[in-house]
Amino acid sequence: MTNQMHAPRTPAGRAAPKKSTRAKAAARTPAEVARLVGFYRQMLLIRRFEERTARSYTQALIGGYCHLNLGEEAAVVGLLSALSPTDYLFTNYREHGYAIIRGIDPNRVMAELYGRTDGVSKGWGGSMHMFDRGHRLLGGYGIVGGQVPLATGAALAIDYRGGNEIVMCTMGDGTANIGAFHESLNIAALWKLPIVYVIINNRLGMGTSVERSSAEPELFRRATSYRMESSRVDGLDPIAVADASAHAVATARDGHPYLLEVVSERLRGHSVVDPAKYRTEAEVAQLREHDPVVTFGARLVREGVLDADALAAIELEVTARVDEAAAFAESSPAPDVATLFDYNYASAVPNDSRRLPGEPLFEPEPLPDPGEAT
Ligand SMILES: Cc1ncc(C[n+]2csc(CCOP(=O)(O)OP(=O)(O)O)c2C)c(N)n1
Ligand SMILES: [Mg+2]
Repeated sequence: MTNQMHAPRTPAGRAAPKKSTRAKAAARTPAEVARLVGFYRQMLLIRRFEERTARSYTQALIGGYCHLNLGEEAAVVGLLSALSPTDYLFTNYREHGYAIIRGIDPNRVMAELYGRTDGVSKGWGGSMHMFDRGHRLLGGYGIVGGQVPLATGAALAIDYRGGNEIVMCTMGDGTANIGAFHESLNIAALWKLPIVYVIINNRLGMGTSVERSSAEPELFRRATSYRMESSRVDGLDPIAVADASAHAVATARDGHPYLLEVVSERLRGHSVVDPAKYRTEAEVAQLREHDPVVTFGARLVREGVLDADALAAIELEVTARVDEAAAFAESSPAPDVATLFDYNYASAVPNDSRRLPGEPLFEPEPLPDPGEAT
């Protein structure tokens, strides 16, 4: 068991910046360059998609709860880069970026946010409940920690069937204090389940800091109680996250669960309607300085991977993609109210919206005639 940090830390828990030069870029293979540019394009896609989501919300085109991945782009992109298409992903309500990077068409993700029939969950799930079996995204959960035991069960199913897939289950720092988190890690370690638990430590659960809510604020250390391997990585650096994720996924595929803590940032409030008044201006300015999308773009330019023109071309391409998604969502029809109960259960149930809670789903079978009894 190695419970370790992946990189030297500054007092704030961030990796110390590494020296980088253009010579480094010259040594990179075309495949490496393509990978880095791909990371940047994906991070920018999440960024522009989420900014558009916030705008559409204020225009009342999106309703309900809505939580954004702004600030967590490097974490999402790095983590998912290590998954194969047959692996499973469970996450929480902050999942738009995960859905897109998992390969779901951004048009369908935006249509879901708009509550339209072409949405990932046919418009009935909304921001917090995207689900797509084809892409093996098994939710999107609004209950804090709700996904953790379910993901553990999925890993048990894989193990039971003898499959080679793994499960990745992401959650927030606040979720590491939920009872089901501990129960799940315990059973996963005991039964050697193929699962990677990921804590996206954005240092806030709504408005409460990790230090105020967790007796052990270095959350990756929780794994020690379960003799599970774990580590902590800088979530603003997509390459560091990708490397850590690759190690965690390989460990899980080898039959050993893993806990990865990704130290990240939440650039805005908890949800789109939270003005985040609990943060000082100085704190917000510092967050902007470490903005992962801006700093990664600048790093690629500094290292000669991209020039300013290429950066601008990616910006145009991504903006057009997001515009397309918003136009698609707006033109998609709203669901028919008569279909409201169609997707509540996996088994067939009568689509009867007039049934009251507690009333039987089906007419009971008539009792046998006592006269026929022998
Ligand atoms: C069981 C439960 N308790 C409380 C809530 C309300 N709630 C929603 S998000 C949240 C904070 C979770 O913080 P964290 O796990 O750090 O995730 P983040 O929002 O930072 O991604 C809380 C308390 C809930 N949805 N479910
Ligand atoms: Mg949090």
